[in-house]
Amino acid sequence: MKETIIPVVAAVIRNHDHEVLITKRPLNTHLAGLWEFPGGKIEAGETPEQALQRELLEELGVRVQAEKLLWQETFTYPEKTVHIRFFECSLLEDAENIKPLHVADFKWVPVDALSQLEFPPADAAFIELLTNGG
Ligand code: DGT
Repeated sequence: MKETIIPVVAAVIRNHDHEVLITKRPLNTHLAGLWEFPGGKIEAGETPEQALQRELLEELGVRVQAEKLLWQETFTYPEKTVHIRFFECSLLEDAENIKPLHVADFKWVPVDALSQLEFPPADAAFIELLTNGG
């Protein structure tokens, strides 16, 4: 059987205090309760940039602009394989407009604190890169 690779995008959004925006996955989802970078699956016919705009509107109610691809990798879980692309994004509106619409929670954290939080295993290499100044 040919395995499908699920394309995923995730946003790295920073504030003026050099903190990064992270969200908590809702219950009843794959990897429920873990922290992650906001984003989700790219739907058929979408570019990664369009998927990021749609997902951030759905999850947090804000408009973003994808600026730069920072890292990408393919990761296999026991149940599926994802190809995840992390994009540096800018927030096109005030941070006060962020609302936890389809996430369990969100917060801004210093980059150095990321390694102390529980993220999906697919994020480990990218978090190491960010922590080391990437
Ligand atoms: P749905 O409810 O199936 O339409 O889900 P979407 O499109 O919101 O996508 P989601 O977030 O459930 O799927 C993303 C997949 O990528 C999921 O298996 C978890 C994995 N993943 C690993 N690291 C990250 C991350 O940092 N951010 C996001 N958004 N997903 C990640």
